[in-house]
Amino acid sequence: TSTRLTSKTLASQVKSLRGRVLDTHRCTAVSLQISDKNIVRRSANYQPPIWDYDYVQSLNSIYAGDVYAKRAAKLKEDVKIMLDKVVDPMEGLELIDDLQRLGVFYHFEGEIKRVLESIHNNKYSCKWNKEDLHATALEFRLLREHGYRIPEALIAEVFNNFKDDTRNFKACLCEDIKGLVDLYEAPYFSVEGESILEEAKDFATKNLKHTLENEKNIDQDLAILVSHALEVPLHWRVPRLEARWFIDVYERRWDMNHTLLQLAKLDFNMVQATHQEDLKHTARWWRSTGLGEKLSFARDRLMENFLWTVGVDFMPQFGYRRRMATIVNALITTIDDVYDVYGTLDELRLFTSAVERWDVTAMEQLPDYMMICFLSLFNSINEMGYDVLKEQGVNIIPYIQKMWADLCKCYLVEAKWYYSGYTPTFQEYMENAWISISAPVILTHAYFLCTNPITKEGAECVEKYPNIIRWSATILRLADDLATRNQTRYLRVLARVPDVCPKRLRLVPGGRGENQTLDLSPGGWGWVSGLLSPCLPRSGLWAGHQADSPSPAQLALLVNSGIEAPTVRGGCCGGEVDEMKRGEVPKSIQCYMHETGATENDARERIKYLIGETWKKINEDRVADSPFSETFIETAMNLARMAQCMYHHGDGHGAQSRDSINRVLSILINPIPIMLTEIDNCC
Ligand code: LA6
Ligand code: MN
Ligand code: MN
Ligand code: MN
Ligand code: MN
Repeated sequence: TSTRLTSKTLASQVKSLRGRVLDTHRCTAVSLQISDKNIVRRSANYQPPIWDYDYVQSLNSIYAGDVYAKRAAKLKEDVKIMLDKVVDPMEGLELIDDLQRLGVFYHFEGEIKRVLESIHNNKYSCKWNKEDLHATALEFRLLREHGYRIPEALIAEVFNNFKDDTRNFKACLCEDIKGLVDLYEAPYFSVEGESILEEAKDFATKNLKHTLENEKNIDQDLAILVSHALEVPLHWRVPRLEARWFIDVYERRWDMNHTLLQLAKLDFNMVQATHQEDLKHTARWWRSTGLGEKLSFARDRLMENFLWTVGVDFMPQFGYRRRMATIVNALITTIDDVYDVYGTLDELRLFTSAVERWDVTAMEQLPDYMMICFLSLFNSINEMGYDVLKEQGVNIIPYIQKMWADLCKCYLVEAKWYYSGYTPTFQEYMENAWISISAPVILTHAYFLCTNPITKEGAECVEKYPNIIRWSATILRLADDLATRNQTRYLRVLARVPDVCPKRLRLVPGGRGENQTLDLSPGGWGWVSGLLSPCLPRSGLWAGHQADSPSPAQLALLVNSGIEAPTVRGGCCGGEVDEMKRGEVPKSIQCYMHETGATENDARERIKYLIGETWKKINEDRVADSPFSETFIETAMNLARMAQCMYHHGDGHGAQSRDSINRVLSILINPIPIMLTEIDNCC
């Protein structure tokens, strides 16, 4: 076979390389399959799912029982009484903050609004303008979060109180670590141009970091809170995931309230029990589609696809929404791999036009693997449309179909870039990429699933890519690119050269156009270093897409066919060498580097900065006039938050990393341990 090594020396070399490079789950090796039709297909060699179907179906939580529901109802009553009795604004603010972080706020929306309203109405007279940093910053954050408009002059006045004569924040504030944490969290709710908040953020960040690094006697629990905050601010955190984390922290707090803690734990477990039912339901759907087996080149990630939906809409009453959203996510993940990994350009054109036509007869020209994929999409989406038609008498199919067609068109643009070896400018890339990340499809479905009644104005607005969708999508794209970028720039690969291939290829070290040639011996092995350039002549090998010359990544794949992409550090160009992953178009980082000449580090910093700027736009648009409900806006923000979490330490969507496994276990599988005495009978 083509994967057999031709010499013993090479075999042992490859073995030692594998040990060094292929030890991580991150490594998605690349290989080529040459089918009987002489079409070169890529494979990303994704790992099979680790969450077994039977295991998922066996999930069964005791917290689905009535005893727990009764106990929780009693606890909720107790908390409502606490909220009704609030007189001191500080007490109210802290209670609200805890309820939010514990993930039980959604039971008390009316009460929380009432408390904040009274605080807002009194704010000119009482706590503000005094020198309590914690109180001031917390009040600002919660009022902003709940949509209160706070005049610029007032913000300046309030925060200027904490500055000294030199117009810097007072040095003595550094003693107040709890206050500094609040001063750090508040500015994440700012909009563009609020410079005093920007200053506050810098000041707080700098001093919190300094404290963590230098303060030896800092209280352990406080240190945990500080580093958690510095890692990701509260406003960017997914409420459901934050709840799981915060419940453990809250339990250790000296001033914790037993009622709140009990409710939080019990509610978490009860909600998890409903999530498990949603998961089992969608797992049965996924299995019934057969896509996992039939499209074995694609990511089979039902569990991860489901986890996204829990991050986006965790409340128990939204089961239908989660089930539908998981279907959407699974279809997206599969179709993305059709475009990025497996399909030839001609096939992708056909698939794109079939989705545009939205017509079963369009399916006939598709190859088998696409036919099953198309029909699954077509049926699932039409069925959702049917549900809405039945419930509301509104036909949403034209709207959602258009979103899928737009997505496929953007996928196709990327495929064309890839096959032609084209690197767009950053802006050109982003114009396409915030749609190709699929957030507009996800959010349009979410919109129709959370809106009743659906109006024509609302539907037309959502179809025109409103800002709130755009910003959420932008963050999803940038976070994804930071974690899943491909690195074909500096390569040194030991490659099996196909039997049929040109004898000479041109290489471009560092991508700066400095040409080198590389002699290949067809059928043999060789080291290939540098960035491969698109110069392969049209040949029989490329029968699948004769009209296009292959891209750098494709060429790298070509010479690398047959073995599991062994790569080594320290290639000939002196640049950073990394694994060669799926061959893909350059992503935001590469486009930015290519356009500006920036280093990869600078480019990554730039992308992180842009994520922060995009959040400011969200902050502005979430309270602007729009036909969108608070629920929908929350969904859009949670999608962005979920992206920042899933891609925080690498590719948490596709790679089944340890982080991602732990996330699934703690959010979806394991209930929070509750001692029996904690569930004393309430009756
Ligand atoms: C990420 O994969 C992926 F599949 C997504 C569609 C992102 C979010 C997914 C959900 C919620 P990849 P690409 C289903 O990094 O090709 O391959 O756009 O996406 O960079
Ligand atoms: Mn982390
Ligand atoms: Mn992809
Ligand atoms: Mn893609
Ligand atoms: Mn990606």
